[in-house]
Amino acid sequence: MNKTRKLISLLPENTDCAVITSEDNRNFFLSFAASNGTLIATKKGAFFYTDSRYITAAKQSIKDAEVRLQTKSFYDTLNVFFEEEGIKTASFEAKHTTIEEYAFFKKEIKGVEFDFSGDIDNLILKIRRKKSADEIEKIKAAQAITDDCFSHMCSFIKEGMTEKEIQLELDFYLLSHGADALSFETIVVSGENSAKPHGVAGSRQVRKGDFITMDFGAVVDFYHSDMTRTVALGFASEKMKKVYNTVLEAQEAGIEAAVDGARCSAVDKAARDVIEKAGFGKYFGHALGHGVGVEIHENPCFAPKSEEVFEQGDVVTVEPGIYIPDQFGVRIEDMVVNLGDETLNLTHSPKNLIVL
Ligand SMILES: [Mn+2]
Repeated sequence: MNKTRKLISLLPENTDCAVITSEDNRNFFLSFAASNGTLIATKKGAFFYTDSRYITAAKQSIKDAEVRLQTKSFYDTLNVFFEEEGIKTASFEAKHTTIEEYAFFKKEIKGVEFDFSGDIDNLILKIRRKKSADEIEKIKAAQAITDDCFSHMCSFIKEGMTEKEIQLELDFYLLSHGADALSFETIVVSGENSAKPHGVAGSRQVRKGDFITMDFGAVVDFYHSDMTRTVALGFASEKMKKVYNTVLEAQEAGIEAAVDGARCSAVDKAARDVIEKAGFGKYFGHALGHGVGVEIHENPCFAPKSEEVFEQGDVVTVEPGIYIPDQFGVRIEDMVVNLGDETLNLTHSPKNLIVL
C-alpha cells in the first residue's frame, strides 16, 4: 500500500481529512522537493496543491496524490476544497503550526471544525517510524556514501589543517558522491574542542596527540544517514586509549542489547553501564541514540527515560560518548535497523582506534 493510502486508511473516525503542509511530512508522503505545497488526505483520496513554480515537476513525479494547481491563497484554496468535498472536520499538524498561523486559520477558514490536538502528527510519526524495505534501501545508500567519505577523510587529514578545512572537504565529498544534501551541519571538532559533543568546526589547526571527532551524514531520496567516528592524529595517550576503548565497549554493548522487543531504556542502560563502571558516567550526558528517517531525529530514542520498545522497522543510532571538559572527547555512532529476526548494522566503517 502506498503511503498516502496508508494514512487514509488510518484517519481517525472523528475527522474528515488531514491537511499536511510541513516539508518533512510532504517529503515522506510524496518524495517531492518543494518549499510550497499542501497535501490533503480525505477518505476519498489524496490531493496535492502547489503553485506555478512546482506544478510541472509535481505532475511529472507525484503518483500517490491528485496534483492540482493552487491559484488562490492558501486559506481560500482550503475553503473551496472543504466546501466542494463536504468536509466538516479537518485535522492539522499541531507540531508544525505557529500561533500566528493558528490565529489565521481561525479567522480565515469558514464552516469547518478544526482539530489541532496533535493526533494527526502522532499518527504520521507512527507511520514514519516503521521503515519499509524500500526506505531501508535509501538509508543504506545514504550510509554507503557516508562510509566511503570516512575512509576518504582518513587519508585526507593532515597535521596543520583547520577543523573548517576538514569540514569543507568532508561536505564536498558527500555532495560530489551522490548525497542530495547533508543530513545536518557536519561536526568536526579536535583536541579540547572534541569535548564539546556538538561543537562547531572552527579555525583550530589539528596537531599530533589530538582526537578529531567527525559527526556527519548524507541525504538520499529524502532519507538520512548519521555516523560519528573519532580518530587520533599522530599518537594517542594512555588516557585517550582508555576512554576510546570504553566508548567502543559501550557502543558494542548497546548494539548487542538492541534486539527486537527490547525496551529502548534497557538498550541505553546496557551502554551507559559500561561507561559508568569505568568511572566516566558523569561525562556521558546525552541519550544513546535516536531514530533516523526523513528527519535526522525521529522516534524512537534509546534514552534512559524512554518508554518505547525497539520494534521491527525501527532505524536507530547507537552513539555513546565520553567528553572530558578542556581535555578531549570520543563518540562512536552507527545506525542499526531492527529486521525482526535480526538487528542489522547499516554502518560499515571500522571502529578500532585509528591513529592517522
Ligand atoms: Mn546521531
